[in-house]
Amino acid sequence: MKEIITVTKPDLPPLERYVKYLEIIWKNRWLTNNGELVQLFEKKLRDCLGVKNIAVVCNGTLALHIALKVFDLKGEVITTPFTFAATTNAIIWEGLSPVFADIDPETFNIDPSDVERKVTKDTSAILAVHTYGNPCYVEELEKIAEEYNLKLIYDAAHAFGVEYKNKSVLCYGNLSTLSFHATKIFHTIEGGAVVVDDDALHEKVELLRNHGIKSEEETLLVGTNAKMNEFQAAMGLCNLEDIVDRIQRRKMIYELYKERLSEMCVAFQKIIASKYNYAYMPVLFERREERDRVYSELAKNNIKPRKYFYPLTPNFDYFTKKGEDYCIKYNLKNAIDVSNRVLCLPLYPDLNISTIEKIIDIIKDTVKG
Ligand code: T4K
Repeated sequence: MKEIITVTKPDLPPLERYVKYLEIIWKNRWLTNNGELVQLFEKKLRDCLGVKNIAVVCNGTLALHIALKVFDLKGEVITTPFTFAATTNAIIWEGLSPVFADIDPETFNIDPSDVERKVTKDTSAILAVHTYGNPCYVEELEKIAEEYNLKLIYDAAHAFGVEYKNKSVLCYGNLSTLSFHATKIFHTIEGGAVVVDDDALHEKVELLRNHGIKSEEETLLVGTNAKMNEFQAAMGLCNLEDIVDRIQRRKMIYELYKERLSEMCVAFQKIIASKYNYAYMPVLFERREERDRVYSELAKNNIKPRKYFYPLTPNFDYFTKKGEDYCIKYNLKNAIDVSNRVLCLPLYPDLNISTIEKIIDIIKDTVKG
């Protein structure tokens, strides 16, 4: 069977490294519920990311649910339409109403001035996404949150290891969530985390991820089961060992694409990080038809880039079947435009140079032709 080059491929550590951790699990016969490896993993993550508190969970979606729950939010949450389903779904699942603000056409992140326009008396929070790992305009968002007394939550699913003004991007806003899904630059197979500076909120997050159970005889609040297990933590501990090298390799590939494609009429995301993680390789083509032609030509060659994020979440069936066009209602001009023209090219550390060259050649031939 011919190999398919996909947008990403999960990193896997040397098998012996994982087996060493499995031996610990077998010895302990402790599989989940805040085991030794989960605790060790949290400690290492705190050091590696430079954050005060971190609570790991079983996936990035539940991290979002907990983030929305911990503040007892009501009413409307202003968010980006240019994201994975999880961001919007978590808002709706928590009984809140998403209100969409447009994105900035250069950074692809939520536009603070549109956020401010969308604030109403019912707004309780902003849920912004550091899209592809690129930090939002955090200072502007913070000003708006302060002025209108809103919680500021970041979906930092893509932003592992990213810094803004030489500080972890996870330290901005009231709370940040991470995803450690297999397709992410750092993963625990499935997994995620909640990062919150405030100690009391961190304690509440820890309760929420385990049914509100404080001790055998005390259950303090309505929580859920969002616990990470020992096998996930073992994968995280293994992958942490190589993360710096892997990001370095990603950087090299990202820069090669960028250098070679810059000769053409394409645009790239404006990165405002002081330290970036090269999580994705989004390329903005001049027109939608061009993007779609490149996608088809690559597919013919067994190469599968992804149109992250097309369609926009307000174009999902459960919105459109209400008979109202949410993209028009919220005037999401830039988000529509970027979503129609963007393509994320394959990017993972062991993607070989000849494949990258082939991808670049196909793109050049297609755009020229
Ligand atoms: N917030 C944001 C902004 C997010 O982007 C995400 C997740 C979340 C929140 C929620 O976090 P989690 O609950 O997922 O932790 C993938 C990921 O499943 C998803 O985690 C991610 N965002 C999203 C952007 O991408 P799909 O539907 O594109 O996945 P899939 O199965 O098509 O995989 C993409 C490619 O990866 C495939 O073409 C092949 C390759 N692949 C995938 C898997 C799972 C492999 O080679 N091996 C594998 O094991 O969502």
